[in-house]
Amino acid sequence: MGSSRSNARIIRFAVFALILIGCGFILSRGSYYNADVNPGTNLQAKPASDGSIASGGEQNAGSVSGDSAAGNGGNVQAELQISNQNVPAAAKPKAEAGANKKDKVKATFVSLARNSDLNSLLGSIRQVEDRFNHKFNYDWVFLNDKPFSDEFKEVTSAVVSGTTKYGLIPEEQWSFPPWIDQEKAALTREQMKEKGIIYGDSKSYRHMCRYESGFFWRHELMMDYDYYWRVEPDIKIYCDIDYDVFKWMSDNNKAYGFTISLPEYKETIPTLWDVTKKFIKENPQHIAKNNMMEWISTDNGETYNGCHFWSNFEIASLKLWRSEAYKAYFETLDKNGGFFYERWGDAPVHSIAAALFLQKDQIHFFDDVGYYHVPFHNCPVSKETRLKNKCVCNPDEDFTWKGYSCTTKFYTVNNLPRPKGWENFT
Ligand SMILES: Nc1nc2c(ncn2[C@@H]2O[C@H](COP(=O)(O)OP(=O)(O)O)[C@@H](O)[C@H]2O)c(=O)[nH]1
Ligand SMILES: [Mg+2]
Repeated sequence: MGSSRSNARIIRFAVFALILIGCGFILSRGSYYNADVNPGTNLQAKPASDGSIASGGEQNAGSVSGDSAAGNGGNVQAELQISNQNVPAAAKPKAEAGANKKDKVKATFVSLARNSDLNSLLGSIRQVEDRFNHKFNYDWVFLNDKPFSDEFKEVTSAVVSGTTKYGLIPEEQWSFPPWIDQEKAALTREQMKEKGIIYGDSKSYRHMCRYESGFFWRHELMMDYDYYWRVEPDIKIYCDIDYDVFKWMSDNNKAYGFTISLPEYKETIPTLWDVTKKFIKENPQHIAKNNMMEWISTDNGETYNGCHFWSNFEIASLKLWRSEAYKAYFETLDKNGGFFYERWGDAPVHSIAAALFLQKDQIHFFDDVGYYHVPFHNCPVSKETRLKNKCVCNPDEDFTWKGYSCTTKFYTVNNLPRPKGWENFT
């Protein structure tokens, strides 16, 4: 009896030990396996030898960084497939979206940039990510008139929490259209240089302004989206943004959002308003009923006061630019040649269009973001807003309520309540 009981104990112990050893084996295999296929570490550290992009191949009108694994909910099979393809860092699958994915709207950040803008742009991206996008993981489209370098793709995609996409601008959208008289355009550049007008003698700046006015929203890579946020190099975001600004725009029927507005340098747009007035006369069907003409003209459209939204920051609907009204307006401006014979900026062009083609309550002033692009600051003057959103800026430097700002007028024409104490920051 005694020995059969101890035998039974030995057998029970042996079975238990076997189970324990089995569990240990499974667990150790499991962790080894996970480490090996972890896309976050594996892919990031492994740039492609040929620099090609997983899903888009060559950079033509647009190449997309492959994100199929993350898009499919990160299933291991898909992740394995990607790691087997030796994809470049630019194509790495991204972190899980912080926000509920089904609540997200079709939106992206967009930056027009040169390879040489990399370091200045990285600072901007980091701030946008830290203050907003790490919670929402929206995509980021980069556009360039030259192919992006592998370094540009690798470094930017390491900082952006959403999918990164890199597009080449078709040459005909970044060159002189055939109807432009080269001699006349060259003469303008020379005269503007003599007058000391900023970027007055620059060809590339003019291509940039024309591109931002008439083409970025037509780029193949932008076709996946309804809203965008434009980000330039060397900007600052001063406050936390805890809500989804794109969804907010969509839910509130907003089509154009800005942070800073001011009058344009008149010498760069001597005939822009004449051409616009002719367009209005010939296309009355395109002008919105409850428009914001009052903001851009003090004499009911006779003259332009120069007020424009500073377009280096824009959160806006792509449908605005894709509308028949805007396409017709851009076509008229482009045929006129003022992007080259003068130096029309995309800021007044976008602003005039938004003021004329939208209902005025579709335009929104982001008073809570906190923004800087040399040399102007937007810093919420309301202490409550600054504390709530953890802003790091000096309200004394805020441009919103200063004499030269057009945002005061924006409040007036829209009958908006001004923040408490605004008069202390004029
Ligand atoms: N690809 C490309 N981007 C440009 C060029 N010139 C300007 N940009 C971009 O266009 C935007 C406006 O240019 P920026 O130099 O910031 O002009 P500013 O803000 O008016 O002084 C920025 O996002 C630049 O990176 C260019 O020649 N090529
Ligand atoms: Mg800039």
